[in-house]
Amino acid sequence: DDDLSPTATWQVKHHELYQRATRHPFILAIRDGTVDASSFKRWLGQDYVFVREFIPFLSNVLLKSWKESENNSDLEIILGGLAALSDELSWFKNEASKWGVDLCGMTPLTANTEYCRFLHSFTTPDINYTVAVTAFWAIETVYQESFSFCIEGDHKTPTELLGACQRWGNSNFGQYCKSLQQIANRRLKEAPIDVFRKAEEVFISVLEHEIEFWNMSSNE
Ligand code: HMH
Repeated sequence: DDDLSPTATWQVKHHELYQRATRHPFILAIRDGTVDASSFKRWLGQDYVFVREFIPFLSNVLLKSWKESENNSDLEIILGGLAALSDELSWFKNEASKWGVDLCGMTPLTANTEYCRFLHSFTTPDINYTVAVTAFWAIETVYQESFSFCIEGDHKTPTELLGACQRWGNSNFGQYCKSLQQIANRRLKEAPIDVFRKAEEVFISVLEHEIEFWNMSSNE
């Protein structure tokens, strides 16, 4: 089968948007070492809020998988992602204390609130597993592709930011994203056209929300 998978087709079809999400000026500034501490700290605090909201989203993807998936391994793959969020929250708390960011008083900025509202829209029963798991894949993949770029090739990423970049940029996480992509593709190939179209819309929306999230980090 030489055909591109559905998700790979979208990555090509929406290439410009995809690049804006995965090669954002904030990420480029990390990679060339010109990012300012205040931007990174803003991202850190806001992403902690996001990851907390991501827990109920992912719990719901897990629930949909348990109810709707015909493949037993999906549940375990998604459970692995959910379990990893526990360590991730500890990482945020530790990182925040290093940078002097107060997570307790953290209030989400507009782009974050809107992204979280989008996440919560997936928890209703009318959103099916195929659409939800496609969103999960896209959300993780933007971070993987963005942060792996900061640690590959001829980068000048500041030492104190390497931990963050490795968290999402490491090759194990890259493999994890590939396994999510396989789940999404398997489901999309069998999906009715309305589900397929909804999943593509969701892919585009994730990219748009990710761009706004990066914008929020890099702007005053
Ligand atoms: C905004 N997108 C955002 N934050 C994250 N932590 C991820 C994706 C990856 O989990």
